[in-house]
Amino acid sequence: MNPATERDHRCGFVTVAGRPNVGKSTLVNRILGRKLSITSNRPQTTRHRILGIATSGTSQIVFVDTPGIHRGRARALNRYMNRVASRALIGADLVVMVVEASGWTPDDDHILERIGAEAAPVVLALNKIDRIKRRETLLPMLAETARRYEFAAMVPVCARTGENLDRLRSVVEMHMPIAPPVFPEEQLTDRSDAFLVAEIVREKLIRRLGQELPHRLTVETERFVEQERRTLINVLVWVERKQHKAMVIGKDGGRLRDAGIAARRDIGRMLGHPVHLEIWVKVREGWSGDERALRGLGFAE
Ligand SMILES: Nc1nc2c(ncn2[C@@H]2O[C@H](COP(=O)(O)OP(=O)(O)OP(=O)(O)O)[C@@H](O)[C@H]2O)c(=O)[nH]1
Ligand SMILES: [Mg+2]
Repeated sequence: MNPATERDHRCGFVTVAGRPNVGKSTLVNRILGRKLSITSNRPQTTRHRILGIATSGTSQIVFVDTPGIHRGRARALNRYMNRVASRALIGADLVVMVVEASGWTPDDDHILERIGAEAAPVVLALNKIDRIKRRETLLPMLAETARRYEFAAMVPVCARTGENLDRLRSVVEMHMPIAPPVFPEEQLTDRSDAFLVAEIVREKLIRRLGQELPHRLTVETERFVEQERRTLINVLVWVERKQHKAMVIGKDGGRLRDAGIAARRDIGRMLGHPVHLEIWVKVREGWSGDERALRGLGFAE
């Protein structure tokens, strides 16, 4: 870095928070220009805090993708996810709160209250504007939203197509403190390949299953061995009941096979070489309601 850029270089942590399913992970992936966090049309897809590091010549912005904050506190897994999201707000240089442009909800109020309790400025991203048929309705909507909180900025975006994300990124960058980079230039995340592999397998399964089951399964990479020409990977899918296992596997093994093929393709692309992927489905009763079982399955903060 030459002395001029060194003096102006910006670096900071940006926590991306909001309700489940509003498009936080899609937005982080789009800004990074790489698929890092898994996404689906099921709420509560993201379960962990995942750093996505966007480095340019003049800045390093560390986006922190978080689980959607929700009210279902019944199970240990839900409590874990809400805890992860809340803790990610602490110490952030900026929070990007993501909402759906189609309308503000009481849950958004609840989340804004939590976010507002921390000291960081809040930028509001109104996402999914592609679903707004009449764009002229956005202006009154922005005016109404501005009354809710003193947002540092409000930016309508479409994470799916990337519309206006340049604007969001530059607004975010403006709010980053002057500081040197904290991560090496080529580092994209804090997560291991083994973690990302388990997430990819979970995404492929979630996208092929009904409403409830995605919340009842978790995926763990059991073996990750890099060889000269390919990587050998064994993955365990944990479900809570025997019937769940049958549903994950599908008729004649079809569902698991399909998910495996899709996962292998994505993993191969991510690692840049072919992989041998084996997926086993196992039952661990009540894992999602049991703090100890969760810790054993890698749900550690
Ligand atoms: N139409 C439209 N859909 C979008 C947009 N952004 C995200 N989505 C879709 O919204 C759904 C949820 O996206 P995610 O990125 O998984 O949402 P999330 O907020 O990370 O959800 P959780 O991890 O469950 O909290 C997916 O089906 C996305 O394809 C957008 O700009 N427009
Ligand atoms: Mg997500």
